[in-house]
Amino acid sequence: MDPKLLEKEYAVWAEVQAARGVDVEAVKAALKAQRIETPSWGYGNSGTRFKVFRAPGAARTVEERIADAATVHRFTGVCPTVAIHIPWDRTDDYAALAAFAREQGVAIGAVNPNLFQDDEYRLGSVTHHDPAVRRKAVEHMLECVAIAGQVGSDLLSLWFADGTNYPGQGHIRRRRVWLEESLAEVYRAMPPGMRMLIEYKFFEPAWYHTDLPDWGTALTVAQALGPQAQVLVDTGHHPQGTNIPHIVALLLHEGRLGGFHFNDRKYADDDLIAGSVDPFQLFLIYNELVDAAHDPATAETARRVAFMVDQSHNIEPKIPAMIRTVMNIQAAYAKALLVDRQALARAQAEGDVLGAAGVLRDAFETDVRPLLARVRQEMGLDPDPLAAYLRSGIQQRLEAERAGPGTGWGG
Ligand code: AOS
Ligand code: ZN
Ligand code: ZN
Ligand code: ZN
Repeated sequence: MDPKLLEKEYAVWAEVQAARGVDVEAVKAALKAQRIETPSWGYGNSGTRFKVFRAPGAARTVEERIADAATVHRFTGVCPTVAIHIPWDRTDDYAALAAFAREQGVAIGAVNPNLFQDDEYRLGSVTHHDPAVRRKAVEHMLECVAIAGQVGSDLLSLWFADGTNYPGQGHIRRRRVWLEESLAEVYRAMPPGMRMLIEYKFFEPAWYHTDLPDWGTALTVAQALGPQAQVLVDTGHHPQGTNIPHIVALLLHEGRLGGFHFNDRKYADDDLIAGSVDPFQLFLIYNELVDAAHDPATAETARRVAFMVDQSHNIEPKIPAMIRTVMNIQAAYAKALLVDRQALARAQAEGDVLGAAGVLRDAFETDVRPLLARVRQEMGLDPDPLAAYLRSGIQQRLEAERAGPGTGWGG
């Protein structure tokens, strides 16, 4: 857009918001401080069980994945960390990997162990009936605690594919005991300041029962372990119709909301671009977070929440998809920051049902593009990061440089 027109549009926007009582400068400051972690595995070729379509220019090595995450950070300004997955991002010198990331302009964030791709894990990892398999799983998580130390990360992010496919296949309570024992050993190995984030998922790959199917199960495990264990909410991991903002509010209340894996879905764990199918849900999640940030009872928990993306880009170009993702998350947060919290509290106290819902609707329907464009300009960035990336010639360069056989999910 013509810069003069952009300028005018923002001036009117800011005037209208100020008249509504919005502290526009405070909103801008909050948006500049927003942080979103992107996943290394979002930059490599990935796919469904039917086919992995190779994306021209997709990252093939851990260095390329980190470099792509750094590119996303350069264009968006709010993605200074990248999550890694072991063994997909395995290297023999993690200090060197962290230094490489720093040179690129990012840091390494959450370390994700892999407890599902080895043959031994066919019947489970930390819930396997064979102690030798549980030991292997624990040793791998201990290795990841050590790696986190070497790369300067304070997050261990755990997802388990553990479950059973048929009734009677496993002893559900015994498996729960093994899970707790295994995680307790890893928990004890974590230095102070490191957090263990426990992710849940209601089904897949197991079809009958999953050992960590929901937030309540993950919460009770975290509570059994101690204060350094928290719950990770992956937005794609719930049954249809689940009220995720409600879950977020309750976990904040319990002091156990550790982080997010943002993505969107239509049916199950589709790993689509966050906010692409249901932007209203993403807004309502951020609404709970902004509300909790203002409440002394939950502010500290809200402050430490790790905002991570977990997506698998199957047919879309990777870096543009990630930039689009970040823009959608920024829009959701911006809208949540515009909620008139006093008017909302008043409407709630008066039992004004439509008034309260209207306050949220007003914020959600506000066009925040002029605001975000301005925020980016003030951060020294292009007001439209996606257009800027597509114009930059980087994609063409990567496609030329990275010709040759691609690799599948991270490996
Ligand atoms: C799997 O469904 C989960 O979302 C995992 O968080 C993730 O995709 C995987 O563990 C990559 O690290
Ligand atoms: Zn079929
Ligand atoms: Zn996830
Ligand atoms: Zn998932």
